[in-house]
Amino acid sequence: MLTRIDHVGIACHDLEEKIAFYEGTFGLIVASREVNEQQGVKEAMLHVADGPAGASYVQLLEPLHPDTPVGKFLAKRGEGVHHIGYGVEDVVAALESIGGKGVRLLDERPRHGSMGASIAFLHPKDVGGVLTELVQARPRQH
Ligand code: CMX
Ligand code: CO
Repeated sequence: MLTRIDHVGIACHDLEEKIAFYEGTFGLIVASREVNEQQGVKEAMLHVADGPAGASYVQLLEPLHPDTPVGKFLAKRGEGVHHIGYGVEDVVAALESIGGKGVRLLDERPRHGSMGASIAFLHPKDVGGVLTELVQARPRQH
């Protein structure tokens, strides 16, 4: 069902500062920058590598407000790994299958994610403390 690690989501206070760190330290390149009001974040995807099942990224996340998922996480735990995003071929089918196993779905239906992807989250309490995102990438443009 899972085709790759699409991205690792990292919560931070200052997006521009962390982008500069990842560029300067690891030589990563920003693939996209977006504000996602629905998710309450300003975020950037930094390209790590291409694999047979698609690309993988680091997603840097700065909250738009304190009362958002990433804002609350930062207040409680400070900066660090916030979630893992796995690639799936079909996010609707994956949600149905995973929900059927008793894992709570934070999104019953996919939402809009970075770079045109369809995304959905699973409750961290049902995944051993790991906030888990399913990512169906936008079909590649030719
Ligand atoms: N990883 C692991 N555990 C987490 C967590 C995370 N990222 N965020 C919250 N939790 C834990 C908390 O520590 C808390 O546990 P305790 O009760 O043991 O203290 C519990 O979950 C409840 O946390 P909360 O602070 O009360 O927060 P809420 O229940 O209001 O929300 C969650 C938690 C996961 C439901 C919410 O953050 C959510 O819906 N997240 C999905 C959306 C999201 O994160 N969007 C931003 C990223 C967008 C993108 O990737 O593009
Ligand atoms: Co993400």
